[in-house]
Amino acid sequence: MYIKQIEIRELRMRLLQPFETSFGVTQERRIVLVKATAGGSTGYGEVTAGEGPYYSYETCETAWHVLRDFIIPRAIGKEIVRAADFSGLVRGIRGHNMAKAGLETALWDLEARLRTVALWKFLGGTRKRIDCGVSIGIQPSIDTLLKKIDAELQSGYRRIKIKIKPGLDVEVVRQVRAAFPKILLMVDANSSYTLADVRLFKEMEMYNVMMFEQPLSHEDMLDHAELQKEIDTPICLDESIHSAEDARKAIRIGACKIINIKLGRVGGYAEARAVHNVCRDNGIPVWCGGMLESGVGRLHNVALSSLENFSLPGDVSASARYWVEDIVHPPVEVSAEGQITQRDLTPGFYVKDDLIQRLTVRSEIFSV
Ligand code: OSB
Ligand code: MG
Repeated sequence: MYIKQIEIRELRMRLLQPFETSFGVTQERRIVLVKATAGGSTGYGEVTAGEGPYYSYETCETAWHVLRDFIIPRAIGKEIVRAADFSGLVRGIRGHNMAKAGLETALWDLEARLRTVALWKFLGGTRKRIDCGVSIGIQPSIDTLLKKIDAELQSGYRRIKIKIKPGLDVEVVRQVRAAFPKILLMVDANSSYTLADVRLFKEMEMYNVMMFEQPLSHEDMLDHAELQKEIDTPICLDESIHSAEDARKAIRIGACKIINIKLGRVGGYAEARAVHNVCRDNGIPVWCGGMLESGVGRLHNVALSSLENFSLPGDVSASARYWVEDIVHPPVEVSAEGQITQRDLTPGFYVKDDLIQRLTVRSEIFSV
């Protein structure tokens, strides 16, 4: 693929509802899209960085800078035989995985289109339908939370994830379990606890929690291994895993029994597959995490979830849970059974150019 043109574009999109985690509240999303052109075809990727450096150090602004000044100059005008070779081009640029993934995923989309094969098949996926869960942000009251959960279950979702933070944990989990005795329930702490809180996790595990997602520091693995020794409930790492090497080490020391894979966090498909394979080879199930993506990032998550070891429902849910109107057509939809069906190759583009144009606040084009 001779990379002729790359465009980056920032969109403002307002979430239907504010999303609260232990980091804070998000409603106005800044979405950075990457469009890559070669051989008369185009591929799209999304940078999944947040507005502020809370989930990770990356932000939309750092990603724009690193893409414009370091990543794109290494790709533009180059002959990239396979999207899988992209990591070689950016070797030496430390970190900034979300910025890298924005372009890397666009190249995979582009290569699949040039080969006229659906992306999920090109990736080697086998799951034509994927099981979906939802991630529900911290709510103003337990009553609101229970109503939200009820609505999501009515829509068909197969697993409920709630966010916890110090002060809003054991009692919330107790009440959710009392109201919904049988559901698959997991909690995500987004790194907000320490080993001093072991007792809290022991209390929460009495309510049959599927897994505790990232209970401790985003930079830690050792303390997670200590915590995992104290509890039977699997720990699932999110923030701590940036590569297949991280996954190997976490598994080796017993820091987790499940891993959440996010394309942005690990730098794209090549590394996501490598993490998936390390986990598969060690009997560790994985699931696909979400970052409040627009349809572009959402469709990438759907495709990634087709790989065999994505055996747990992910945070991949319908466009309509987030947006009045999504930028892809058709929007991502979830069946009454709580599943999303992979889409086969769409002729031409699948993005709504007019809507994207209207939502754009800035764009930059790089060509040879
Ligand atoms: O920790 O999984 C997380 C959103 C933003 C940042 C981090 C996380 C999340 C979510 C939302 O949980 C998942 C989604 O519905 O996109
Ligand atoms: Mg998480």
